[in-house]
Amino acid sequence: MNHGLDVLINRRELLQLMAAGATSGALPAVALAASGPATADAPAGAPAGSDALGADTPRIDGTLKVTGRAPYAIEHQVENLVHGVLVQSTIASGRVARMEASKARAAPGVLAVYTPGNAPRILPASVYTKGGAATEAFLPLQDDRVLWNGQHIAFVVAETLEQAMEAAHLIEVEYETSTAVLDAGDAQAPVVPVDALDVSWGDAQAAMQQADVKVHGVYTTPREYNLPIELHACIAAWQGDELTVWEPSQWVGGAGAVIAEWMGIPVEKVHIVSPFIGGGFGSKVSPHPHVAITCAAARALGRPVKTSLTRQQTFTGYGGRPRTHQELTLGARRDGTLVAIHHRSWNETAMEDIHQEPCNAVTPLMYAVPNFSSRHSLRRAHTVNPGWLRAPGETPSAYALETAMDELSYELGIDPLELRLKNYAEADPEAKVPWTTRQLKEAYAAGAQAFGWARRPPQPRSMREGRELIGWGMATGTYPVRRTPGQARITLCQDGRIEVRSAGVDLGTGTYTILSQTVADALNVPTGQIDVILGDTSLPLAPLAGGSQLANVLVGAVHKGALALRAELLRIAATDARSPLRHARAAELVLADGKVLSSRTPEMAMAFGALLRATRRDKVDIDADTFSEGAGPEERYQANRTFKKMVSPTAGGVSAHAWSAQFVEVRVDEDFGTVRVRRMVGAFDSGRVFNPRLARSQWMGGMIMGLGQALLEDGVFDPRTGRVVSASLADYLVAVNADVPAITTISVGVPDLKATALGGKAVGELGIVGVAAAISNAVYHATGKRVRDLPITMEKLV
Ligand code: MCN
Ligand code: MOS
Repeated sequence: MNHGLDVLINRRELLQLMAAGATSGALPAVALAASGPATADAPAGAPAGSDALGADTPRIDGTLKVTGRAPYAIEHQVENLVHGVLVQSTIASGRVARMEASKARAAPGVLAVYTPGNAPRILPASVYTKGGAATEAFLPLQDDRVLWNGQHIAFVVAETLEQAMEAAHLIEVEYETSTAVLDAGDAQAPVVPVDALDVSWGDAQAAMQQADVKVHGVYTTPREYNLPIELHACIAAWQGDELTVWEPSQWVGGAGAVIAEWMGIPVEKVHIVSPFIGGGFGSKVSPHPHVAITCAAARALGRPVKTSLTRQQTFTGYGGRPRTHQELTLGARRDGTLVAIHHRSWNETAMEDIHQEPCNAVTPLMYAVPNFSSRHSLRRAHTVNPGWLRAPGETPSAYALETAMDELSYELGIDPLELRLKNYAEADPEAKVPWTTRQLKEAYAAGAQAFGWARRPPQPRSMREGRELIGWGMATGTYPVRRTPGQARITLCQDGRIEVRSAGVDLGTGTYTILSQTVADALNVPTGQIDVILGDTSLPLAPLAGGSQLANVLVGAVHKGALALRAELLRIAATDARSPLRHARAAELVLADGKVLSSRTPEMAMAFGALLRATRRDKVDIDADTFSEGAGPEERYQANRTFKKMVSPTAGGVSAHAWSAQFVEVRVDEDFGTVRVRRMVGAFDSGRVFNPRLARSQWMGGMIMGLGQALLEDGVFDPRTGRVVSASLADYLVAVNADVPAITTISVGVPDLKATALGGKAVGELGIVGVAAAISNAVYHATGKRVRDLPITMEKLV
């Protein structure tokens, strides 16, 4: 056995070495200077070879995932289960005039056909902007109105999935159509100003008049979709007046609150189970309308109901990132100093629901500029309400700003990186407070060096290889450090195992792994001795795995708990009358390799479990949290169920953000206009990194999503009907392995103890921000063509 494992590891190492060699061999001649670490640097402090916090270790849930023992929500086995299938509208605006469901009701195995005429009642839930936890106010089948093409209008429940699908096809619908606003850019689209998002200082208009040089651009991004591998699908089961929902969720507490409101029952009666999730990227922050009708039908029928949206239905069953439109003007002096930024933007939202994609999330933050004005508004269209998608706001914002900065660099004849350094913000320009840490200069330097930026010829179209034009581009990214308090419980059991419990989830990010590393670190035990239990409302409360906050919140709570457990173990060893170590002096006792021992008599080392048995204890439980001293039940409830307790990045007179610099090489086929990204280098300041392998995987994942956003992703709708045309993975293109080049990630962060308990900053959302601009800038450098409408497809280049 052992022998086999050795061989495996050696083979893998060998393959990695070969892969590394092959990559550098394939690097283009123009890029010889490109080098740098292939993986993120391990931060100082991680003991070599250990699996403690900071160590580069694989995911502890990895084996479960690859052996099929990490089931999705709807793979859960439930007795007596029936199946729900949704029917969606085929018009964008109007009402359901008549629905002929008698054939469907008579079809074999059918238990119920719910229409706007007979659907069980669903009560409104408070949406998050007002402090609740839902992302949309729409309630399915509660009236006959149709507000977008692809809206849920009927729900069929049958004994088998096939019977439900068959019956769903037998439903005939007649509509009364009314005029739809399909294009949010149209003059008749209702406009919703969002005054709270206005940012201004100085006098941007006046200063712009005086500027030596101005660049002005209109930048647009299309609808983009989250497309997690695991579809949005749930099982709802009632036991009397209590409800259990197996629902893939980024936030079980929030999901429980929404579902309780929908069903009109106390929140304590709802149990959400979500231990493993097949990705969400923002779309699983809140349960969507199909969950409401599933829970309501399960109650009406007295049977557990399972519902899965089809892939096609996910395009209109909930929303992705909305279309955005930005007009941005930069004014500068000849020497490159910015004098004014003027920014107007809007995003598409639904007719009766609000989603904000604040396109000015990054604009006021990045550069030292004395005059600034930005205003963001929403424009309504007949569409499903858009939603969150990785770095909502920051992604389009950085795309426009960082493209405009590139345009300015050419206008001035200054290197794009130099221009950014020239306008470097030493403090938060909007809040006018110091950064907690800003290792952005370090990111520029490390990224530029690894990429070989110094060797970039300034002129567009100055590098080519055969038919391919080569371009180099760069851009900056940032993501705020958000914080909502959370809790964890640590239990030492008699058999020596340590259990960590929290309601927080692991989206595929690595929460399980970093929490076990946190305990391993504080207690000096191998991670193999630790079990982490996550994603269930019966566990200690936690905020959403969203806004890139969960890792820092939970690591903080678990670390506190582990230190308390350590103190408790030492106390028991030194003071319990039955402890074999009671004669040792407390100061001499240490924890090593899962044992308590006295440095003077190491031969008397006692395993943690043995100490509990000797002192007749079943277990030791420790509760810990990141709440401030004396936080009451109301505060804890709000943190668990609403957004009210999320601490702003500028709380406490400092400004906490993560930063990045992205460098990209593209090859553009001059005849066909096809763009291939050939290499990407991302340098990141995420503060202290808890696990370099997982952080690299997160940053890379973000960079790959950014590549898709820049070149492929395009949510197209039919301008005549509002039908989403690209509603499949064949029509809505995302980056796949063949699109993904060599990616280098570099960590330049330092522990930021003003930002979070253990000094980490945001990781999960940071990787995507700035990537689309870097690619777009590289395409300009290659071709001399500026494309300001994503994605950059071939027809825009030829
Ligand atoms: N990490 C670290 N050091 C830190 C902080 C984080 O090593 N200082 C690593 C950890 O492995 C941690 C991960 O990065 O588990 C993400 O941490 P964090 O940035 O706190 O993000 P959250 O845990 O809050 O996860 C949510 C975040 C968001 S908001 C989106 S959107 C997104 C993302 O994570 N969706 C994802 N990454 C995703 N990754 C996967 N596989 N699937 C998704 O749906
Ligand atoms: Mo991330 S879009 O905040 O879930």
